[in-house]
Amino acid sequence: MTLEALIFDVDGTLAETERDGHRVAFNLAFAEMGLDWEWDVELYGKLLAVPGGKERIQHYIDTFCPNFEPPSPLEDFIPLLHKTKTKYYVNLVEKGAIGLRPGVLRLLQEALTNQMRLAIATTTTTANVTSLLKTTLGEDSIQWFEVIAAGDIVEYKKPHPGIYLYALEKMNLKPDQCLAFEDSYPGLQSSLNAGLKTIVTINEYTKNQNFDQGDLVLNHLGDHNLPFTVIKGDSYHKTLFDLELAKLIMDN
Ligand code: XBP
Ligand code: MG
Repeated sequence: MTLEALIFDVDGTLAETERDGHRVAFNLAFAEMGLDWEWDVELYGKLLAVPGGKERIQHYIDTFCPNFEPPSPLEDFIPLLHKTKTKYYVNLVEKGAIGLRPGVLRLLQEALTNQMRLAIATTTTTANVTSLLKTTLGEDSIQWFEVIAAGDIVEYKKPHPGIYLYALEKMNLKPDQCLAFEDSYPGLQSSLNAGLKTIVTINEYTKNQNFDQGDLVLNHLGDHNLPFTVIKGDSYHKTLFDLELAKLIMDN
């Protein structure tokens, strides 16, 4: 089948959002809500095993604060805490705290120039996605993506394939017409379980995870004068990820 669309994960893939973005926002929300919780870089790396901010908070309470007495029922308190965190995250993004990873802008521009369809499949909230796109790519960039499949739009988050299946359905495409881009093990499991070939760009938090099933595993997408490093797979002697390499991966 012909490659029709690129489907991107957001956090860790389009941008390094976790350590200096989401983690900081969680801690600011904890402070605003009068909680003495502090997620340092190391603990947050462990908590990232649980996709989804609300699910991550619940996991933290269950694991580290079994005697926590919330000011309101947890089913109300966690969404409120997460909404506060999202407010801080959007503020951080809009202040320019988060930049795109190498090669992301270049690949998106090449896709647009070549009428390659684009979509997003992410665990984070739509507000977080749109603020990141607008701030890093400009107001119009939202329209570059036919589908922004995000957060609670599906019942089950990654590693469940639901978010990718939702994007495929909305685009009326089959898995073998699309290529996914991910950064984490849960994300890779999600895209693979949806039947998608997947390019993985690792980062500090995910570099030791198991990407044996990735079709090509890189340190980043590469750029002119910034060649990528291949961790696993065949890059066909290329030093940056472009549509030609995407099609070679799809055909083999
Ligand atoms: C990564 C996630 C998200 C973020 C936090 O999403 O698991 O939960 O860590 O965002 P992606 P929220 O699929 O883009 O890698 O607090 O909005 O969930
Ligand atoms: Mg990710």
